[in-house]
Amino acid sequence: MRKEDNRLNEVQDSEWHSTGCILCSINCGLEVRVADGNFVKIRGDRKNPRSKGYTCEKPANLAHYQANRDRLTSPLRRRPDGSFEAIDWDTAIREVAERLGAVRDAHGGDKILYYGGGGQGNHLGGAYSAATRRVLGMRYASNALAQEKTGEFWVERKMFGGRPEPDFEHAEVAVFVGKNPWHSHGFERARVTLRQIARDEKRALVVIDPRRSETAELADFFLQVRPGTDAFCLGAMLGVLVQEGLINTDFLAQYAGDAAPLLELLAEVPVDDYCSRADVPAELVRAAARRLAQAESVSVLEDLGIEMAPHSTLNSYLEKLLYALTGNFGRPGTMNLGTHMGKLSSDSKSDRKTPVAGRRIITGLIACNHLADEILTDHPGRFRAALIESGNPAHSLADSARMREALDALDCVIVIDVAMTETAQHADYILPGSSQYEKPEATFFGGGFPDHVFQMRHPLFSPASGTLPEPEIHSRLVAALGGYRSEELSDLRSAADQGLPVFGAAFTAALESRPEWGGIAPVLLYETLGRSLAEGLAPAALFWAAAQACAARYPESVRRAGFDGEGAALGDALFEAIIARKEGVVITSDPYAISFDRIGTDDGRIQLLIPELIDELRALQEESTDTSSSDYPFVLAAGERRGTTANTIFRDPGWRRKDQEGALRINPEDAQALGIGPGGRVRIVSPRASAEAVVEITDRLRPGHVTLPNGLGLAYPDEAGKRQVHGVAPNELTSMEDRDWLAGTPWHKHVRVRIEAVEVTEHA
Ligand SMILES: Nc1nc2c(c(=O)[nH]1)N[C@H]1C(S)=C(S)[C@@H](COP(=O)(O)OP(=O)(O)OC[C@H]3O[C@@H](n4cnc5c(=O)[nH]c(N)nc54)[C@H](O)[C@@H]3O)O[C@H]1N2
Ligand SMILES: Nc1nc2c(c(=O)[nH]1)N[C@H]1C(S)=C(S)[C@@H](COP(=O)(O)OP(=O)(O)OC[C@H]3O[C@@H](n4cnc5c(=O)[nH]c(N)nc54)[C@H](O)[C@@H]3O)O[C@H]1N2
Ligand code: SF4
Ligand SMILES: [Mo]
Repeated sequence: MRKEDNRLNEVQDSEWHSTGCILCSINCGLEVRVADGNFVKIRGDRKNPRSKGYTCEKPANLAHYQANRDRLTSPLRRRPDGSFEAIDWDTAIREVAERLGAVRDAHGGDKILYYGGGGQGNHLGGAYSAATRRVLGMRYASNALAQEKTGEFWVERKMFGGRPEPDFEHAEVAVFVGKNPWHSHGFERARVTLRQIARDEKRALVVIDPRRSETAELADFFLQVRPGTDAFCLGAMLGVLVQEGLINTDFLAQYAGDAAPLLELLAEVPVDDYCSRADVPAELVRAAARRLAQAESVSVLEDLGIEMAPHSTLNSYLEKLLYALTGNFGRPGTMNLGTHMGKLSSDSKSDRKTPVAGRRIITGLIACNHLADEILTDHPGRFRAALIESGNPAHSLADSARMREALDALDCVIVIDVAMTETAQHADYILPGSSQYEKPEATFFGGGFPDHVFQMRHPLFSPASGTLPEPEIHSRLVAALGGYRSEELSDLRSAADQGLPVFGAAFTAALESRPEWGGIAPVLLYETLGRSLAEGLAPAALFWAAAQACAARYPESVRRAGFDGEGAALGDALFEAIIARKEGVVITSDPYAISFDRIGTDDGRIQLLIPELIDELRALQEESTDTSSSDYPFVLAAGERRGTTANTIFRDPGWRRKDQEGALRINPEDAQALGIGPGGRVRIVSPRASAEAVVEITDRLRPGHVTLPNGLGLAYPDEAGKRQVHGVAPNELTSMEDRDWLAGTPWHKHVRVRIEAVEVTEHA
């Protein structure tokens, strides 16, 4: 049902409510007015301590998320003929528990894969799912991080035993490697800070990108590399630092481990040769490296441009060496180790392997590009079922055709989502979640340094009819699977009614006497403490445990943020503030130098040497960068962030006023050679599949490089209910095999394709 069309004419709720944006990991604070179950006005929230009123252009469209024709309004069960039938919640919970329980009994709970757990604005479902996973004995998980950040996580763990974050606001030099913050953000108030750096003669912006991105446009040093050659460009910069004596030896002597073999290798880097292989002027590379070395402070941010391209994990290593070797750590404007509320990258120390192929599992996540191999086999360890929550792997992972095949090969697929996604189409049961504005939600993406801001969003609307918040879904599943019986919780419920201190003591005692409850603690909190919170806030119960953990781990940081109390009382105070301060709250505050204490490596020193990557670094010398092949002469970056993309959070294409179909961007020379004009249509042919797209001709791209936006190619129902696909789904074109050897991260930014003219021009 579409209600938004006449909404603006309706009587408006006169109040502004504080909430937050769910479209990227920064989660800017928003103030909104609502009426009739949807947004009528949206603006930045000045009271949010992190975003301070800032937003980009995208949240103005949030009504398209809250109400659209793809929203689910009832649990659905697949019929034998493949269509779906609506069923009631009791039936759905009972049958899902039976089906997953049957897989566990026949094959073991470790044969049920968990995928997802949250997107850009919601991590509560994933946190509560821990209980469901535990009762089912599930052991393996994956999500979108395992196709972008796992290589970086692995490097950070080795080097710092933590995840250093940039401080661009105070940085003299800002460096972006394969990152376009103008559109994709990745740090707070990105456009404001980028403009400030660009305007200030004493500061400098360094951008490494094959495309003259909106960020590159502002750069003082723009290294327009040949796609996929960043290891050479970064290697050359590091070569300059070492060869010109620009590394910070005092800093390294004090804080870092032995780096001799690395430094010897970098001393030998043929800088001019590497620059020519990356096709960047050697003088510009030298100038950029010197500027970085002279600066009082440098912050660096990498992203998909190097993570989803050849040498992915090595690139992350070299990127981190840029700031580590120059001692840009533990001071204002440099890289720092902050606090965290949740456990986004849990399981970080154990090096488990995948059950079928024995591949590396990083931070508890199986690489997305390895998933199909762990399903499409007759190996006894293969996955037999999947529980997929708030993720759309049939669209967002490499080789969609093979992902669909893998989903269909499973005995049972359960999807928890708000919308009828490409993945839900392959489910046996679909459980409809309430939207992110119909329940309490939050993310555990870090909230900044030195002040860490956390925001719990309060529900703005009551759950759409037929939907349930994920914490309720998980609680019902856990109960149906025998994890707890409601009668057993009466003592904890009455303790909760007597206030947090009483509850805390009772809860701790309960877990001590019933250790098996530890694994399902999230739903127990929900059923007890949660039920004592204000109407609609039960899911917030988990933040009590998170606040306790945060206060126990960082008591001084929490006190510096203005909270008082000892032990559990400090955690209680933090929890109360998280609930009360709807606009977001500073939960920890730190001095910069604390970063040194937080280095989590075995000996507490920064480890510059990663033996696993040294060989790959050395082998660059021999590598040929001429990968042009006559069959597929173009490199396609499949999934560019634009002002008109937001992953697949908006399914309704109506939110997009420009670039409706998601154009293939192409350089004028290439367009001319193909004989296509603006608005012409082309066929993009990869070794895997082909697709048709409209072109946008732009000199921002190098010849031979083409780009497609991310998040397009979704099937959305038209007025008559018939699904129409808008734009190209990038992963129809990608292959599972194009991936990093170490982390398995995909080369989405480096897809070999051929371009053929279909309709040469519409208007020349
Ligand atoms: N508007 C918008 N913002 C978003 C999102 C969105 O969908 N839309 N999604 C969010 C998510 S989930 C993420 S992970 C981030 C991603 O944020 P980014 O990584 O910044 O986004 P991309 O545009 O995918 O890639 C960044 C840059 O990499 C460049 N690139 C391509 N190939 C290469 C290469 O070989 N070398 C180098 N050095 N660069 C290369 C591209 O030209 C591009 O400018 O964005 C977040 N923010
Ligand atoms: N070729 C190519 N592929 C890519 C990329 C690329 O650059 N190129 N980028 C990759 C990156 S970095 C990322 S992060 C992924 C993103 O891809 P995914 O991880 O699949 O995630 P999203 O598109 O963010 O959407 C997550 C899902 O959450 C659902 N959802 C929204 N709100 C709720 C809720 O409250 N509850 C529940 N249960 N579900 C909800 C949405 O309907 C959607 O189905 O795509 C990746 N895929
Ligand atoms: S920067 Fe990200 S969180 Fe902030 S308004 Fe834009 S999309 Fe939303
Ligand atoms: Mo992402």
